[in-house]
Amino acid sequence: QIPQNHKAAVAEKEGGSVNIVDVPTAKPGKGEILVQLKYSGVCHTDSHALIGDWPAHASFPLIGGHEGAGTVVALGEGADKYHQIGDPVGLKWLYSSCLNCDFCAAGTEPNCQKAECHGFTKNGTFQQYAITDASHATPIPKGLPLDAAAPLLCAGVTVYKAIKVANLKPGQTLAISGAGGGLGHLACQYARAAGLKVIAIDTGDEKKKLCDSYGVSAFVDFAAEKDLVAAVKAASEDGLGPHAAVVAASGAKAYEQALEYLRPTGVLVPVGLPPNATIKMDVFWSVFYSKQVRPSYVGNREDAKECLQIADEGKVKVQYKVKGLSELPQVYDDMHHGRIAGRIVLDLAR
Ligand code: 8ID
Ligand code: ZN
Repeated sequence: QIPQNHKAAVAEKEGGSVNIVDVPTAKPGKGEILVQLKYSGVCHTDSHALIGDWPAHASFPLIGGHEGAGTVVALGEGADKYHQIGDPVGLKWLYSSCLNCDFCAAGTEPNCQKAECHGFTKNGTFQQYAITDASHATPIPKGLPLDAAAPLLCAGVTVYKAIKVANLKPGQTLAISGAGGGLGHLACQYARAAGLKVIAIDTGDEKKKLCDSYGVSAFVDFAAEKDLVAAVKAASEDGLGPHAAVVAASGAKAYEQALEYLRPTGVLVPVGLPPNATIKMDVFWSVFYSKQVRPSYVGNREDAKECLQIADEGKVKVQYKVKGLSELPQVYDDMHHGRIAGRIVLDLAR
């Protein structure tokens, strides 16, 4: 039975607070589905969107969230091409894309000029029922519990893709900055599953313990280590530095450091989005050392399926704590202070 109204976390304005209120449950239009959401992960992006600290701004009033997992409960016209009622599906950052431009055709659909995003330009997953475009909803393997699947829909797919973009060979070394966070702890695992050696960078005992449990070669504490660049280089096999770095930290300093500790020909994959951060490269040294910068923006529909598949095979496990939807403001506060190892998943029923 689909209710007339359901609970949602609504932010009236940028920089404002979120309130749990009843909102009307809509009917899916052409090409859309209605999903009864059970769980949503909380990504640092949701916090950036609410605070409004990026050069791009979300639409308000806004229901945030883009790591949703639930079941299809209604199909709009033509949506049965993609899903059936009762299918477990995930809602990721992309709500839709045009499916017809050069970017969509090339599998770089996040760069589609008409892309719409959950929890940014469209209402997202901090609610019990959500409308989404059928084409971008990701099938969730039946063996994967919905709470454990939710964080894979942004954090998982994003780092899985970023590691592809780094394009390393098994046995090579990847530095992961922000390694104990939502994206980072999954990056450690996808990298290990791909046969890479990992140098994990983050801070505190809890995050160190988490990273160590994934078999990383070294954990470098960015807050305690006086010379982080030297420590990361020293942790690489030949002392010259890692072959690539996925920076999933939401702080700017991590970028400057990564360009320094990478070995010559090393690849920096920017993923984390600290506000007001620039990547500066001296032209002479950029040529002399031939380091590359290859930013990575979420992943495409295929990446999302692959990343869930790998988790379904048991090679990657989300580290998460479940909290109620009403605890979202506290989750943002903990996130802001770097107190979350792994992810927080919201139970949308409470
Ligand atoms: O498509 C994308 N590129 C994409 C997708 C999803 C998220 C980008 N993001 C962005 C988010 O907007 C955010 O800016 O990635 C960043 C990380 O998101 P998250 O993993 O959801 O955030 P978190 O759980 O708070 O983890 C961040 C970690 O970074 C560490 C913190 O200790 C925390 O564990 N960190 C910080 I802040 N500064 C660091 C530093 N200098 C650092 N780790 C190493 N060095
Ligand atoms: Zn996200």
